[in-house]
Amino acid sequence: MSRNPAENQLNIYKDNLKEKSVATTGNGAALGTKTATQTAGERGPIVLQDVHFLDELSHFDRERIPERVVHAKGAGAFGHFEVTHDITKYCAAKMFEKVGKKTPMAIRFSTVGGESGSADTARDPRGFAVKFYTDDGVWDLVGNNTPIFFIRDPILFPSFIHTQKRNPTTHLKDPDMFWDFISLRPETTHQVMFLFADRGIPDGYRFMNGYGSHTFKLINADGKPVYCKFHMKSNQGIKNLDVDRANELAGSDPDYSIRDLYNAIAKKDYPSWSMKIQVMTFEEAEKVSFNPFDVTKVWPQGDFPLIPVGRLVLDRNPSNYFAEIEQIAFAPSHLVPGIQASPDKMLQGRLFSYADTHRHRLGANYLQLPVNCPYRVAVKNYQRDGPMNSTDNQGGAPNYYPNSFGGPEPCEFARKLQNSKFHVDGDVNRFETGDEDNFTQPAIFYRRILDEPARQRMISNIANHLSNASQFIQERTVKNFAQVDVDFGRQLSEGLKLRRSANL
Ligand code: HDE
Repeated sequence: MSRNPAENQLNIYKDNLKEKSVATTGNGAALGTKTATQTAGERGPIVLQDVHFLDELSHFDRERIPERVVHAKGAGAFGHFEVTHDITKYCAAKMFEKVGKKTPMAIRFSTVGGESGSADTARDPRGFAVKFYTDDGVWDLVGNNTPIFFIRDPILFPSFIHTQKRNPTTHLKDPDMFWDFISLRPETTHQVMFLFADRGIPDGYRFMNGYGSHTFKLINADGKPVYCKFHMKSNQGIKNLDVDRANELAGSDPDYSIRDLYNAIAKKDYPSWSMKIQVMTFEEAEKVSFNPFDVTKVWPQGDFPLIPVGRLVLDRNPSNYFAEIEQIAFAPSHLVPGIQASPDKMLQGRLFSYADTHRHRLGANYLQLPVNCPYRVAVKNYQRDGPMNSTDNQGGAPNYYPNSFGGPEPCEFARKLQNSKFHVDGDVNRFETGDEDNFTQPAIFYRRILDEPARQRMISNIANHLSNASQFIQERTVKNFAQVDVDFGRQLSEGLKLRRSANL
């Protein structure tokens, strides 16, 4: 059979069918007819008593739930995480307690700006969201395929995203909106360079790295904290698509990345990633030359080397895309004892936003859905009821705290690992961060990470996109990139002039 597993899904279903089933209504009553509505007379209007028809249409009318406001198009799969190296001196999370320990896991990969029907091969960051079903509850590491991000204060996020989406008047993507914001906020420079370089269009989801991106905090069994960054390095290696191939695929196979992941797993070619961490002590964090809580910056690996931790393997495709992938709900606030947030303002903003969007998209009890529930522990709390509550509502346990009737109590293990102290002082204020060293690391990226052909490709990709923006925005953008490297600014300016004269 030459067809691949994705194309063959329905044949596989039929081959595995043991016996034929009877069609029923939603309330389980067998149906005699599936192909005709009930009407008054042969050509007559439909009667209200055709409850099967009414149920069929009203359910259909409600089939779509709101798509994710960002990261709407995605693919996901399931597997496990296995500890390969001991990091208990840094972290007491039970998931890392011994070498060889396995924890079930789900991953959803995504593009960011496009709607759920958009092309997989767009130039865009890729989401890399991991859900670990640990012995201590669910831990989500909701990262991207880039170690950095565009902005450093979450108050800018809605505006930033609006510039990547459709102009509300024209309903079109708008290069003026995009480059206007980018050039007015030069902290975007580092990530924009990454995006327009080769890794801006990965070849599917298997051939890219994942990063937790933010700084997190790990706490060991003595309650001692360190700061940490998470890296997931692809064991398939890195592969990117060139611009022409990506454009062609956007037309011929817009679901290229979903198909690639599904077929690889169905053919038992299981993709895997190696998890590594970088660690920074609190004392080092006081002294480093950059703000270690600024997500527009990397931690240099020469100073903070990668420490191996474990392996993530994907070996099961979803059997129900809607239930398992469309409804999977990641949140940076889903943390477990031993892993905590750092003061990174962007991470702090995200601690609120994700659970909030899930309550809107999936409902107040989104954590009860099978793919989201921490099924390896019993949830014991004082929350009750709510729309679509499908649990036993915690039996007869008291629904208030404190109580004298054996309701769940806080525990010492979690107290030690969740309440690690850190000192803060200063005025409550709105601190502008737009000028915090926007060019040092981009200059390193330009001069040391990219080689000459990669620099040329990046400049050409930027020029192609930027040439569609108004000229004053082009000029401001060139000025910013010239601050990374004078030569970069000069070449970009020349590239834009060439494109302008070609259009005249
Ligand atoms: Fe997200 N982001 N984000 N983001 N993000 C969402 O949550 C948000 C940020 C990322 O496969 C939303 O469930 C804010 C950084 C991924 O389901 C929403 C800020 C990083 C996914 C949201 C950020 C990410 C999302 C939309 C700035 C990488 C897809 C639907 C403070 C480190 C997860 C949803 C999946 C999704 C908010 C910035 C990664 C609206 C407010 C930085 C991989 O809640």
